[in-house]
Amino acid sequence: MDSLAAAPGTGPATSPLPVIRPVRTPRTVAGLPTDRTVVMGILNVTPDSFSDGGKYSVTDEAIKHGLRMHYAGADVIDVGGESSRPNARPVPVEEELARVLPVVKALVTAGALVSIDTMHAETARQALDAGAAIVNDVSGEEFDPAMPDLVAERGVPYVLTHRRGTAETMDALATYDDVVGEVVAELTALRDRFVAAGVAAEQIILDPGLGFAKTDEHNWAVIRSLGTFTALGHRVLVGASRKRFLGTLLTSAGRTAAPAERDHGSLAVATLAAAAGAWGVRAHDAAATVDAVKVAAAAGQRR
Ligand code: PMM
Repeated sequence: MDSLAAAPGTGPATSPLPVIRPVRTPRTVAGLPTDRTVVMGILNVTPDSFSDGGKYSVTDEAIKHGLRMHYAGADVIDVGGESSRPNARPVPVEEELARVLPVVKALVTAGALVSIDTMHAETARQALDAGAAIVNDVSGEEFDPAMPDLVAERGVPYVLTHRRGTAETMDALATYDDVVGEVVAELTALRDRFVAAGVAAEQIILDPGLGFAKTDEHNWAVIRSLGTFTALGHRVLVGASRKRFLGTLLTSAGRTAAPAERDHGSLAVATLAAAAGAWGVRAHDAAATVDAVKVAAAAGQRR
């Protein structure tokens, strides 16, 4: 079975790239749902993504997968061209741009609301020029010094994620006495630096950064305390989908669950995040996650 046949809700594996016609009613940030948690469909245009094994590294495959998530109801498509897993190889900006720009353009043309998942201000700039509407940055304290000015100038929503160190060093920096207290303190200090640089506070979306400089136990502590993050006065985004800590919890026959076997657990965390009042969740299985956050909203849990 090839990668397309394996994806949820897909057409035939050999289907050609659909003709993309501009739509009259594109999704917009202003049009995002406010009565339930927003779902960002994850589209990693990387050959080395830990979560999809690089299945969608080819531009056409990535566009098809992004369109599928868009038509399946994902509110936002989060396009990234650089893996952020521990010890991932940094990707030069030119290579990152070559991966993401054609995908951003195609999805925007199809009416999707696109966020650009990048640690590089130049990639964010060109993606915004190509029609992306949100910048999603997991660089944490190691942010690109040009990023605050860009985000301030463009006035777009900006996801500020907690991470210590880089992809290479973050695992060794996962030491806390009080993980929730320290993550909140470090994230709000970063927030203050962006606000001091001219970024409007209301455009900043906070993300506690599950898996970034955190052990499994740290991730669970953060998940148990999501209400502490949603009480900070910003929109909160949570990215648990298919992460390693779910693989180690969801062992099968003593074997760590593979990324594709983590979707049910990912849905459970998305539901918990929605119940805790998260503004958004990142998800690989976007269609199922939209159902999950609708259930959480209908149950009256979203604050
Ligand atoms: N995780 C990954 C990539 N981008 N962005 C945000 N805001 N939060 C996250 O937790 C996050 C992210 C890594 O996971 P992936 O490779 O499955 O996308």
